[in-house]
Amino acid sequence: MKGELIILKLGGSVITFKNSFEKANLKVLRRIAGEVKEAIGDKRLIIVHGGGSFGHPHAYKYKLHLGFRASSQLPGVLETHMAMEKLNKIVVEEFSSQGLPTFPFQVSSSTLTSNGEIVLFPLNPLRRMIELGIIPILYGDVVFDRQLGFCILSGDKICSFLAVFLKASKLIFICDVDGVYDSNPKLKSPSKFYEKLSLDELKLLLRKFKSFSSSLDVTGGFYSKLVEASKAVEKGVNVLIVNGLFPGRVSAAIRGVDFIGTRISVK
Ligand code: IP8
Repeated sequence: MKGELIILKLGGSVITFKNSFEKANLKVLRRIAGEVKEAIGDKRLIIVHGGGSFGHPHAYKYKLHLGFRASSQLPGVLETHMAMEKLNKIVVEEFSSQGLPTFPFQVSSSTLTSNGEIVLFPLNPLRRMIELGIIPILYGDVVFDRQLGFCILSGDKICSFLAVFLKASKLIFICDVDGVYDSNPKLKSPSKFYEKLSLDELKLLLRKFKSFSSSLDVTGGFYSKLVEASKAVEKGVNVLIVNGLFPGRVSAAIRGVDFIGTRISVK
C-alpha cells in the first residue's frame, strides 16, 4: 500500500457545540475538512469522530456507559446510535463536499467488546477501503459487549485500536485545547505546557491527573484520551494533540511541519 497511514480523531468538542443539543459547528468542521484536503497529499487517512452534543446527552440520559441494567435503557441504545448517525452524515458530507472520497463506517453493528475492550473488529473491509483510496469515517457509538450487554465505545478507543492494528505512522487528536498541560486548563491556569512528551513522562502525568475529565462526557474526556494515546505510543505510533479551533494547526499536524501542540512518542 502506498503512503503512510494517518488516523485523525475529530473531537466532539470541536465539531459540535457541546452545550447546544445536537448542534454541529459547521464553520469549524468545514475549515478542518479544507485543511485536510490541502495537506493530505498521497497519505492514506482514516477519520474517527466523537459524539459531542449528539451522542453524549442520549447516552448519559439512559446511563448506557454503565452497561445493560434494565430494559428501560433499550430505547436509548437506538436514540444514541441515531444521534451519532446524524452527526456522521454531517461529517461525511462536509469532507466529501471538499472532493475527498469518504465513506461512513459503523462500528455499532460490526464490532464486539468485552468489558469495554474491542475483541472483534472488521479490519478487512476497512483495509480494502483504504487500499482503494477511500477515507473511512468512523465514530464513537453504542456497541454490544460480551459482559456488559452494551457499552459506549469512544472514538478515542477506536483510534488507538486502529492505529496499532493498521500500523499507523501518526495518530492526531483534534481537541479544543492546545495540547497537554500539567493541569486542566479549563479549570485553572496551568503552569506548564508540554510540547513534547515521552511515553514515561506521559505515564507519570496520567498517574497525576486521573480526574482530567468532563462530567457530560460519558467516555471520560481528556484523561481517557491520554490513556488511549499511551496505548498507541507504546506500540510505536506517534501521537499528536492539536487545537482544531485555530486555523492551520490541523494541516501543520498532517504535514508534520510548523506543528503547534503536544507530540507524544516513545522516547
Ligand atoms: O465522544 C462517544 O465517543 P467520544 C460517542 O469519542 C457516544 O467519546 C455515543 C457518546
